[in-house]
Amino acid sequence: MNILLTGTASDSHTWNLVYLQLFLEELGHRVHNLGPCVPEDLLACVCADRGPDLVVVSSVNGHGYRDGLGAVRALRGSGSTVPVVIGGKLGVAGEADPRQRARLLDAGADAVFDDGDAGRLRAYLGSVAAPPARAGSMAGDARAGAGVMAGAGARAGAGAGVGAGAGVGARAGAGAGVGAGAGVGAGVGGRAVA
Ligand code: B12
Repeated sequence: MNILLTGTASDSHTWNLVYLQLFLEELGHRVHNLGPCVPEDLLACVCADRGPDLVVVSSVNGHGYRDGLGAVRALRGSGSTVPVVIGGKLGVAGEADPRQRARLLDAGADAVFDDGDAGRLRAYLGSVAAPPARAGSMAGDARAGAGVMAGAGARAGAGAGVGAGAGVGARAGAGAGVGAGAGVGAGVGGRAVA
């Protein structure tokens, strides 16, 4: 599947996104990671542009229920019917809030996961019917390393991936990667593809 991964508008944490990107990629999915602090309208805009098979929203700063609701409403308000799931440390109570969870589902979220629910996310992915990932299939995939949206890692078709401020090493399919320098803001690691 082509998965659009995003942090929420107020959430500047990045390692949750790095973790999820690696987790999803290791399951065989193609991930476009928008990074942290993604405004709702930008998310809706990128979603319309790229046409992912699934949107995964991650938040750990405690504002996830509120921000996630805004993100889901923005997506559904834009007419998007793409499956959307959200998870992480969504509130500040340290445990899931069934009422807030219900609000997210009512707004159009397809699943709400708790902290530590990676296993449930994996099971969910197996239940989503979607075409297998195709090379370069997300419209506008930034294979020339340009046109990268807020905080996202860049991809380069020629083997030189650029990572970003979180200090994540780049992975290069062709054996050469560059770990720092050209990333935008607090984006997460990029990778190079041969
Ligand atoms: C590092 C850190 C920071 C760094 C972030 C740096 C960076 N570049 O990411 C800095 C210092 C910037 C920071 C700031 C803040 N932080 Co902070 N931070 C942490 C810390 C110590 C580690 C987070 C981390 O990197 N974890 C590693 C990653 C891999 O794991 P993870 O984030 O836990 O994500 C896992 C799960 O949540 C889950 N998951 C996440 N998303 C999703 C999505 C789905 C679909 C699924 C299935 C699972 C899932 O999977 C991940 C892997 O297991 C945590 C405490 C902790 N020990 O967790 C606090 C913590 C997240 N921060 C917290 C807070 C409150 C803040 C601030 C509000 C503090 C402040 N008053 O300024 C700000 C918020 C800034 C903002 N605008 O968002 C709280 C959140 C409280 C809550 N949710 O109940 C925490 C939990 C600390 C605490 N115990 O109070 N923080």
